[in-house]
Amino acid sequence: MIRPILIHPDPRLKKPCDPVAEITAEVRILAKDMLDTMYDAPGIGLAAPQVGVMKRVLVMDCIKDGPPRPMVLINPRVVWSSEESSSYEEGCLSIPDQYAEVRRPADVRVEWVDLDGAPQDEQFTGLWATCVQHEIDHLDGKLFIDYLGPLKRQMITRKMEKLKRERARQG
Ligand code: K2U
Ligand code: ZN
Repeated sequence: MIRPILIHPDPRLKKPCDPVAEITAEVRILAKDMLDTMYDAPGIGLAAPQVGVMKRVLVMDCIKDGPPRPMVLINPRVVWSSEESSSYEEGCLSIPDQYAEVRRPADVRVEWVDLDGAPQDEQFTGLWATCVQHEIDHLDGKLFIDYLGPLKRQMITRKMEKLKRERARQG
């Protein structure tokens, strides 16, 4: 089921999320709904707080052409980051139509638990590395605009407040 995506500013996008204690049917439904919502947006990543669920769950599929590779990461954590960094013109489904360059470690090693409760670990590079760091930031209540200067961040926040007022008027 496609769920509505929260738009910045929203307190739920700034709160750190709670670890998943047990992989219940509810968590499985959440993961499925997050993938449905991500593909519909369309996007290549989505974190649970973006649909208002304060749990450490993220989904991503950064495959452009070729068979999709939907991934569900539960309680993910970065266990190693490369010295080398890379920059990417990032966007965010919670901050529509705003893009800015963000520098992050080029390669990261991430550990998580999958939907079967099996521990996983993988080293990501390229767009996958950018995406997984962007999503884990969401779980810590951090947005890509937090890496920008105060003026640019404030300008984007003002634009989002205007967008939310317009959407509220349209009903
Ligand atoms: O978390 C989100 O809001 C989804 C993000 C994930 C993302 C942001 C920046 C860089 C990589 C991933 C995007 O809005 S998904 C849209 C998108 C599509 C292709 C490339 C970059 C972003
Ligand atoms: Zn985002």
